[in-house]
Amino acid sequence: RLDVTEMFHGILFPGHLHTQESLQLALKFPFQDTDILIASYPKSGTTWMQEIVSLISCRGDPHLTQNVPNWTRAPWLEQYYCAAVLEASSTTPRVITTHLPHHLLGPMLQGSKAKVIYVSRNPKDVVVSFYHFHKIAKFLPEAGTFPEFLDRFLEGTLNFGSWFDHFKGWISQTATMDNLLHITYEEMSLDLHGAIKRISAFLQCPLVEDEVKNCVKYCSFTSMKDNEMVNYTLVPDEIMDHSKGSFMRKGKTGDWKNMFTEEQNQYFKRIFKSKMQDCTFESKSHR
Ligand code: PPS
Repeated sequence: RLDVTEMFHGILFPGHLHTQESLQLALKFPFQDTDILIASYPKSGTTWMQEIVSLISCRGDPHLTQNVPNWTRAPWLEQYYCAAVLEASSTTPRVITTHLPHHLLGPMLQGSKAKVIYVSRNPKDVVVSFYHFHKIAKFLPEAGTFPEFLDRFLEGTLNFGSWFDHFKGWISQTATMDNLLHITYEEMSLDLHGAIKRISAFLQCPLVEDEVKNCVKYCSFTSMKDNEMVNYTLVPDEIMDHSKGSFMRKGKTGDWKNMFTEEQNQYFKRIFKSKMQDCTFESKSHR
């Protein structure tokens, strides 16, 4: 295991990609009005959204998504290589990704016209996906048993911090930020075609029907699972143990039902209810 972490504002980040300097720089990032920012808690559909946004900006043409890795065409703002990638790229709009919570990134977004897409997913599916990912990702701590992992998720002590803080922070902005689109993994699973149209309208990049169809085709789970520019098989074994599973694992909603016991479900529901008391977001898909 690499298992080196950076503690930043009380949140742990994997140390192979994050440094104190890169994290500090992210908080001072001068957004341009043309930027597109994809924000998400890990395992919520980040990679899927990177693919969708890339495909929309290419009007459904897969040349870019099949030749440039997702971390180069939509780098994570807080990771150390981001500045160099952005400097080397001349494409507009820039697509940038972040797992940072809103309370850290908010100040630099204030007054900016950059378009922000916040992707969220049922937290029970997030924790299951994250648990399996911990087994592959050598840059994350040992997963331990699932009950232990679930406790750490609910306490907010895993890498990238609390799902609840992350979700509530970004969601709290939906009422006031008109350049923020919230979309769920569940919505994309249910109606990918409709979701792509909604995202392209938000990005002011309307597509004709054939272009939408091509986007749907190339960002389907099976296409992405076979695309080495996005399925993480290019990452060396020292960083990801590919014998332990694949990044493109199942791509389904409701997989938590195969992992949670009834007691764990009740326990989760209790904590969810108390932590979400102050949140106005109402969605069956996240319960
Ligand atoms: S990360 O590490 O934060 O970037 O992970 P993230 O991309 O947010 O989430 C990974 C999960 O998203 C699933 N995925 C998809 N599902 C459906 N369709 C498509 N096209 C797709 N692409 C990625 C991926 O399989 C992970 O979920 P699980 O449940 O583990 O399969």
